[in-house]
Amino acid sequence: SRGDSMRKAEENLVSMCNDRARMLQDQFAVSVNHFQALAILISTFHYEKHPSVLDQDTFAYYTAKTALERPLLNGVAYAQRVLRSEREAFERQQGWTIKSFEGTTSPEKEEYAAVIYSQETVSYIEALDMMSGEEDHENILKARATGKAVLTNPFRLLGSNHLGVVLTFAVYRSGLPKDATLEQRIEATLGYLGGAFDVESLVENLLRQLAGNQDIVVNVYDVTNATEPLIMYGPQSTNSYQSPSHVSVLDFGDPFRKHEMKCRYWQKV
Ligand code: WA2
Repeated sequence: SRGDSMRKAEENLVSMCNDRARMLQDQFAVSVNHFQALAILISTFHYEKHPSVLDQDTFAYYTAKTALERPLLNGVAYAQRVLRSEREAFERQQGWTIKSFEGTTSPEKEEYAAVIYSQETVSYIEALDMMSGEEDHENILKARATGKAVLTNPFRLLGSNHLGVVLTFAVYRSGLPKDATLEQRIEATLGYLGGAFDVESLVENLLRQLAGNQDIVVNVYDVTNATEPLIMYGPQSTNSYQSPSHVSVLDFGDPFRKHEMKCRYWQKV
């Protein structure tokens, strides 16, 4: 009967949405885990060896070889915290000047987050002061204040101009106590590991592989502010006809944010 097929369609929507949410969440978690291990790589080979035994070529090689371990990250990079007083010596040592997001030499600032190592896929952020980008800036302050891997709002990434989010994780001087104060955390901050989730292309890729993909519309939202959901993936505007939708929970591991997936059929069932 008509009622039966409606019920079947709804059950099918729920299971397709839950499957997609779980798959996305798993790939996200895997990517974040491997990303966090890169912070240990930086500490071990860049900071605990004197002089550092890490360089751009080695970082690019290692991150390219392990790229498949971070399926949803299209690139990772490391930005060093540079204070105003250290800038001149830093630039002399690197052989380049710190640039702002506009691509020109950065004006004088209290501090910088200058990219010294980058995966080749995001090489365009090399030498950039990541504190000159609004979303990156905010994320850097949050990452170092909390010691957690934190996500930005969805925004258009540099390079691709695709909708995505940036993941940031602070690297501290060794010996920072677990219950460190905000001042201690800031003082102990050496730099920031960052990763770009190109949600627009990588999530598309993931969903394309699944059966039934033609039949449903999938949106992902950042719903941290419940009254103002931010679109992270999927079509901006939904069709005039609003078919029933299903919302599946998504946990991307950032304790300060909430995300969800919303699915519906393209056509009335
Ligand atoms: N990485 C790649 N593309 C981006 C981006 C980013 N941030 N921001 C805008 N487009 C190196 O927090 C330090 C990575 C930022 C880390």
